[in-house]
Amino acid sequence: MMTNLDQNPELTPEMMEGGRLLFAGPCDFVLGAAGLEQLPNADRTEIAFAGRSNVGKSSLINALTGRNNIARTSNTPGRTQQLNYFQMGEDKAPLYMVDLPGYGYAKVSKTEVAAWTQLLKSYLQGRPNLRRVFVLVDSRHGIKDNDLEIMKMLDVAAVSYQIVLTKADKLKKADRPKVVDKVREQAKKLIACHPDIIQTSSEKKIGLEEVRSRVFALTQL
Ligand SMILES: Nc1nc2c(ncn2[C@@H]2O[C@H](COP(=O)(O)OP(=O)(O)O)[C@@H](O)[C@H]2O)c(=O)[nH]1
Ligand SMILES: [Mg+2]
Repeated sequence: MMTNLDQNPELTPEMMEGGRLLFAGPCDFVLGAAGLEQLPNADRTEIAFAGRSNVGKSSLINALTGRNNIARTSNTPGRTQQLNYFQMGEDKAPLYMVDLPGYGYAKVSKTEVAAWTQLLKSYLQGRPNLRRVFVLVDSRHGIKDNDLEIMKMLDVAAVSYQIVLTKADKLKKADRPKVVDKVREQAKKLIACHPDIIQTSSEKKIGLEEVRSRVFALTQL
């Protein structure tokens, strides 16, 4: 059987164990920030999850943390346009995990899109402790125009990001590596994009340990 270790040899057993422990520990909702003035102090490592609405972001956060409703809680109407902060890692490797509002939802007005873009831009440009943004992309659809917009925004802000493909179970097994290869090729042109593409399925629990390990590794820098 092919493991994540085979795919990305620099993933060490220590990273995997650290990731497992980090995500098995507490993960508490801290606050939903609607503006930069509401962000908590930038006193610890921060990582964020971004993606088109319906990409599977809530499902992935729930699967990573082994909880059924942590991200759903943060998705109650009225909180959707907020940056939702979760506190993890306790004293050893304190971490903020941020659930960014989904983009590309058809029913949102232009004014709301503009407000969201402005909030995200200022967050990305002004958050010194933001170590990486995990940009979720649906395995079936690949990188869309609005994903590219975010990625280019991250390139400009010089914020490291990594593409996480979601819903791998919706593809035939034989097609999964092809999608990864295609996205990896596209990623080469994106300056701040991490070269490793992580393919996941929240439903079938694929790739979760790799995401956890990557997040843990960022707390160790
Ligand atoms: N088959 C499959 N469906 C998924 C997976 N992840 C999410 N979904 C489905 O995709 C839809 C959107 O998921 P959700 O997590 O709410 O997306 P969000 O809008 O990005 O937070 C829901 O119907 C989920 O059940 C997955 O790994 N596999
Ligand atoms: Mg959601």
